Amino acid sequence: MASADNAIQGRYYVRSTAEEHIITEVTETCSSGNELPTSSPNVALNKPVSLSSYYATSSPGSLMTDGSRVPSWPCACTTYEKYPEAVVDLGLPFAITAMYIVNRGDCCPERLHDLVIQVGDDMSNLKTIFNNTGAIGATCTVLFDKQQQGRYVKLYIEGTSFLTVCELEVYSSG
Ligand SMILES: [Ca+2]
Repeated sequence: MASADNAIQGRYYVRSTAEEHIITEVTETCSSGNELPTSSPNVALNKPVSLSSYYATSSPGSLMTDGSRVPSWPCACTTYEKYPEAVVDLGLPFAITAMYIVNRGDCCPERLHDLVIQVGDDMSNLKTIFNNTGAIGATCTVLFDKQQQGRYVKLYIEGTSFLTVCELEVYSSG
């Protein structure tokens, strides 16, 4: 009996620890080999994107949500600056389940590194849901264990760089 009780206690302990982790700090990283949802829509498609600075008129934020995954210039691009950022306004709050990021592949993919993603309904109170230390690679699939609610999706580099993103897709369960 004693050992059975211990086994139950052990399971509960692990489960509650995992739940606490999900609630208090959900910071996913790029996950390879995982499939994007096929039944849910890309709610970022054609939504407005503001950049903290603009490298050129030929590389506006809109190239990040134009539906093209082509990984070559021109893509949405900021100037070289500290904490460059891009903010997508989804128009209304969505329950976000996954994201897909396409990096530039024709040049300098290493620039997209130490990427942080935050979401929320209030730009002054966003929550960090993704934090990938180091380079993100050619593409990055992010699957959230717990749905993340938000109208605004903000990407920024934790450092000084260009922020170049060829496409950002945001999937919602509704
Ligand atoms: Ca694009």
